[in-house]
Order: sequence, then structure tokens, then C-alpha cells
Amino acid sequence: MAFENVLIERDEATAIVTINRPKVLNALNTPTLDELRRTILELKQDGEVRVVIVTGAGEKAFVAGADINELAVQTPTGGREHALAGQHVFDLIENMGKPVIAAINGYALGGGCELAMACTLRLAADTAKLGQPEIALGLIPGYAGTQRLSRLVGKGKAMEMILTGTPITAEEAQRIGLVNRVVPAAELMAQARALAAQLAKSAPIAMRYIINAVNKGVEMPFAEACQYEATLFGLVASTDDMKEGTAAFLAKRKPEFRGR
Ligand code: CO8
Repeated sequence: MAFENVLIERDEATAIVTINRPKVLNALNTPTLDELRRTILELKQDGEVRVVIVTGAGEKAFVAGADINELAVQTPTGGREHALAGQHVFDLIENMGKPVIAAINGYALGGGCELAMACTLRLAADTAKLGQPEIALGLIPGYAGTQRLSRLVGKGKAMEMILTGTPITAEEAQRIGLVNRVVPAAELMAQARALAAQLAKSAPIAMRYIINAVNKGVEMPFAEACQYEATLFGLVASTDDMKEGTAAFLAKRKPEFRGR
């Protein structure tokens, strides 16, 4: 697959997806969102790909938000459709069943912060800035930012970030749980690739169930979520990977998981 605004690179079992509109700080316009949607669907189906990294082209931005040129001329019905279309793409990322690492190499604002939050894990360069500045445009977040941010950092901090629109540093983002790790900017991609390579060695079906159990479980009552976890636990016990993992432990050797 070759796209204009989304680049895809393969590094063994890792796929690196780069949002590539550096002249506008990788702002997400409609064609870019659609390319991202098609990329995620393709990588989800690709059995060779076990982990995905999402990053932005250039050194300045991960993604500086939805494309404001499009927002400036949107209609009420168009705005709703646009928001739903973006939410759909981000849902695909959150639930693709493989770990998706956001390598946040600079500004992650508005739709960019929402994209990072849809990813499974977030690594930020120490130079990155994250925020939901929509309020300054007379807007509100539309790609599920009000929901994912409050789930990640709690209602109070989410309210503050969205109401003030003031971006926060990577360090502050780590402190409040918005990113998992902060690394020196020059090391960001190497560290993201190393984390991806580590995850790529894990049992793919178990990783899929973990992502599913956490994502679905946080939306359920606790007791129901535990039942759901137990069902997935039963299912994972049917895999060759479970047999391999436990046998390898007992034989004091490294497991080789095949995703079966
Ligand atoms: N959309 C379009 N163009 C952008 C965007 C954007 N989000 N961000 C930056 N650009 C463009 C600039 O216009 C500029 O273009 P040009 O060179 O032609 O003047 C170029 O990128 C470089 O940007 P700056 O010159 O502004 O760079 P600075 O280093 O001075 O500033 C900032 C960097 C602080 C990141 C600044 O560019 C900025 O504030 N950008 C906008 C950030 C923002 O408000 N993002 C939120 C957008 S709204 C959103 O994401 C809503 C998501 C949900 C939508 C739901 C569907 C309707």
C-alpha cells in the first residue's frame, strides 16, 4: 500500500506508521484520516505484524490536530459526520488487537492528542507538548477527547486541560498518566522500536485478549468485567502459545510464540 499522507515502514514484526504532512505539522485532514483507517485495517489483518508504532513526520509535531482549514468551513451535519468518522478510525486503533505505540515526537494537540490516547501505549519525547486546545477555536474535542482524556487522567485534570486549552509538557503528561514514558527526543524512535521488539516477542493472542479485556472491561461493571476476563482466560488456555509458554518455563528455555 502506498499513500500520500501516511507512510508505512516495516521493521521485522513492527510496522511504523508516520503521519506525513510536516508542512502543516501533520494536521489530520479527511484524506489523511481515510489513509490512516485503511492502514490500520491492513495492518490488523497482516499476520506478520505484531506491533505498530504511530508517529509524525519531522521534528516538530506528532499531529497538531484536525486540519483547521476543514474545520473553518464545516457545517453542523458535516461536523457531526466528521467527528464520527474520526472516532471510528481511533476506535479501530484502540481495538485493533495489537499493541499500538504512539511515539510522540512533538506537538500532540487536539486530534493529535486524541490519536495518541487511542494508542495502547504512549512514549513522548521530552520536547513534546500535549493538549486539547479546541476551546481557543470556539470548539470542543470531537475525536473522543472528552472521554478518553477523562478516563486516562481523571475528570478533574481532563476538565482543566480541555477548559483552559493550555498544552502541558511531556513531563507533566507523564506525571498525570497521560503518557507512559518520557525519553530524550533523540532517542524516541530507538526506544519505541525497542519496546515494540520486546512486545513482538509476546504471545499475540494473549496480547489481543489483554487489550480487549482492559478496553471492554473499563466500560463494564466490575463483577461483569471479571466474568469477561475469566472467559478470555479460558479461551487463551486453548492456545498453542499457552502450552508453549508454560512448557518453556518448566523446561527453563525461552518460549517461541506463534500466535496459534
Ligand atoms: N490545521 C491546519 N494547519 C495547521 C495546524 C492545524 N491543526 N496546525 C498547524 N498548522 C499549520 C500552520 O497554519 C502553519 O502553516 P503556514 O506555514 O502555511 O502558516 C504551519 O502549520 C506551521 O505552524 P505554525 O507556523 O503555527 O508553527 P508554530 O511553531 O508557530 O506553532 C503550534 C505551532 C503551536 C502547534 C500552532 O501551529 C498551533 O497552535 N496549531 C493549531 C493547534 C490546534 O489548535 N489544534 C487543534 C485543532 S482542532 C482539533 O484537533 C479538533 C479535533 C476533533 C475534530 C472533530 C471533527 C470536527
